[in-house]
Amino acid sequence: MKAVVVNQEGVYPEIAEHEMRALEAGEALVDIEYCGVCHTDLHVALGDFGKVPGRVLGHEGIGIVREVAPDVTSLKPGDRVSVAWFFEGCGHCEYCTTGNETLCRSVKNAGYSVDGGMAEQCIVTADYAVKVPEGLDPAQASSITCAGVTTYKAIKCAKPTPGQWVAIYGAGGLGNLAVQYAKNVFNCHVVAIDINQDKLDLALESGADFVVNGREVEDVAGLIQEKTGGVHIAVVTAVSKVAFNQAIDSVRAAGKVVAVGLPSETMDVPIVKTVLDGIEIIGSLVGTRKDLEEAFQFGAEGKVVPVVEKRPVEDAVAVFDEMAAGTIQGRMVLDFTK
Ligand code: 8ID
Ligand code: ZN
Repeated sequence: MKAVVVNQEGVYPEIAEHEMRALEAGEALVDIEYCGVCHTDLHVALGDFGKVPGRVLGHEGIGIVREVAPDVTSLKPGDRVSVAWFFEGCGHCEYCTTGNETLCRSVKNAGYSVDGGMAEQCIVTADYAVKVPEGLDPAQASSITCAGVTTYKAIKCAKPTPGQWVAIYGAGGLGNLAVQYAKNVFNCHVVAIDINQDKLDLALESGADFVVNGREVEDVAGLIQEKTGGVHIAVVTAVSKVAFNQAIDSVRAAGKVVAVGLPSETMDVPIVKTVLDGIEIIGSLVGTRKDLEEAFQFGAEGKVVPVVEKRPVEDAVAVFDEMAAGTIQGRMVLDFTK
């Protein structure tokens, strides 16, 4: 079957023929319809988290169950399911049993430690594949499978109350959905920050109250402090330490900075401000199966509408080039239906 894999050098994606193994107990075989390209796929393909040559990429997969192993009761052929970064946990450790399953130390991640959804077919662990609700377009569902659930969970874990200010740093694939969840689900005011005006125009269309272009404004945090009194929550999806540092400076006292983006850098945390202003810095990793179910449901209700463009699988490497160049608006979704 056709698949998008990490090349043999472990430094970039390529389209290749990939052999599908046999189903084992507890598993289901899924015919993939769509798979979005997340910036994390680019990090994996580049070897940013360690080289994984030959790995099938993709953790925004959506498809229809073709076959289940004899012992599987949670899925049946015909169900529409997702292939997410959180592919499987051990099910019995302190993280799995306390609502923190994405932090399981034996976790499997689709498109990184196990083969993912950027292929004509994918094998999933049936009990961990979240069903897509009726009424949610499958290409849009693909984008919620990572970008949506990640930003929904990032905002949720900062416990916003209606009317608070949320800053979204980075208005790309994740950021555009973050704006919509913050605005339409959590009823917050939203400022979006990016260094590309096309991303900011889309953020305004998606409901941001105002936007800041980091390339044009010298003191980004100062402007946000002036206009909002300091945001209550800053979610950072930008792939740059500059944005993380600006985020810390843009929150008010008792503010929360939620780190989501994964640049291979360190952030500068001013100790005095952190202590005197009681600032919290939280790392947030995708979402649990329950978070994904909730994130999907808000999509099905039309509160959040992912901005997606379908692309033929043959374009896969070009899509990674465009992501590296920062020219994508919303999400590019590979179409495996043709
Ligand atoms: O669970 C997680 N924590 C998780 C889940 C999914 C993705 C984390 N991620 C990570 C990805 O691995 C990546 O590092 O979040 C980051 C963003 O993923 P994405 O939204 O899929 O990437 P994108 O579409 O390329 O958007 C990135 C945006 O950041 C902007 C870019 O212009 C782009 O719109 N940006 C950059 I690069 N530097 C900026 C800056 N200094 C900036 N925006 C504001 N200020
Ligand atoms: Zn992702």
